[in-house]
Amino acid sequence: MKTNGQPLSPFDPARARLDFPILSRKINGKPLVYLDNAATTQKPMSVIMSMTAYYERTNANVHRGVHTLSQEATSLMEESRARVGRFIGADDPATVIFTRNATEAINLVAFAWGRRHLKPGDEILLTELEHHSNVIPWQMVARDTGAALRYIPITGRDGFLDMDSLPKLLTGRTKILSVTHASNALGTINPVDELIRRARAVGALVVVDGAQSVPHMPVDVKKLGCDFLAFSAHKMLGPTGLGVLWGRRSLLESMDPFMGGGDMIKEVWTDHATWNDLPYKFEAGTPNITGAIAFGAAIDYLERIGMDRVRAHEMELTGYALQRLKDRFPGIILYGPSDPAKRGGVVSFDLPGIHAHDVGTILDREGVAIRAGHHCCQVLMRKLDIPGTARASFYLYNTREEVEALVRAMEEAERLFGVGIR
Ligand code: C6P
Repeated sequence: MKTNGQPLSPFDPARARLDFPILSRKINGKPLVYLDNAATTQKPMSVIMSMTAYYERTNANVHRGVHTLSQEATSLMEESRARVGRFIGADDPATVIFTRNATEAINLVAFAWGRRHLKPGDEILLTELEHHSNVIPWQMVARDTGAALRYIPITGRDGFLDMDSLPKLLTGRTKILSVTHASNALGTINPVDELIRRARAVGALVVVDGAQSVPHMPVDVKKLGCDFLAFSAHKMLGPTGLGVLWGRRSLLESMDPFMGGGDMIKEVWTDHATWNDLPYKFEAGTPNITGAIAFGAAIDYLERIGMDRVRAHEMELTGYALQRLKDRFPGIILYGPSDPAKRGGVVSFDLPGIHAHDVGTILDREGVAIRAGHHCCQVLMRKLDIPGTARASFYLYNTREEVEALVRAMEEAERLFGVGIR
């Protein structure tokens, strides 16, 4: 992969691993091989230290106090907001709303935008790849407003969207398209540029679920041209309990608050109130101050490596893993695109004869952490007619040696179950 015509300088995951204390842990007497990064990533020392330093030196509530600590906490949190904005190409920090997670960010759009704007006859367009966080809020809003749900189908195990179905599905009735940028279950990277362009052409808004893309590749809301982008800090080296909704200012301004409480109001009378400015209108109550500040440290870490290099490393590792698994386990069923350039660092598979949960349990005995099950994508699993898959998912600190450890642990699973090629 090249940026601006220049080859990328090599990135050394072995060096990066030293920044993550947890990676030196042993699990069941074996070195931890953490391959569950699509669920959540590990945290570097700089993020851990940022949280400790905040509690040791600054802890105070934000936006309320006149005292020094409160002012310091407020400026640290607001600096972090601006940093998050720059990371996704958003110039205006007021359009960066801190939520609890990607799930809450999508719920915010579904409820605050959907309840006001959707009506019977309107359509909400999703895809069969969506995580429940991008299905259930829309089901709830569809039920409340009378709007209908439609799904862009996938073409098969590769998880590509059937773009030929778009003329029938994306019409003047479509008011909003909400689509994942990268599938957490199959790894497929969706053609969001084209989807956004075609949604624009029929006047539909576009929500991009960036939970599995923002942590792994450069994502720029200006270049994408989407209307909303949702993601979670904990999937990109940051703390749990913090997510982000970025939205176009005009849309956010036209929306009512999602929740009521402190900080989201300007003035309150007994029977009504006026709303605060962005982003506070959508941040009722004391926010996750520590999380927001530590997320700034996580972004710092990622920017020092560079998202192009994170992507290049994961693509290389995913290609290596796919090849090794195919070579070593001829009967394996691999899901998602075979071309690593068309997928993220998620490898979903089925070892015939061994239930995915058993694969996960045996791998854990070998110190290898993967996820097994439906990955919160039951619509997709129904379409594929499978109960679930085993899923290994990579991040910047994973190595080829860890892919080898995965292969060895899978050989052990085959040996125990008496299946496979031997
Ligand atoms: N996927 C996984 O193991 P939260 O839980 O709000 O941080 O993220 C929700 C979410 C939304 N969209 C996509 C595409 C996701 O992958 C996730 C989280 C995890 O695949 C946990 S289920």
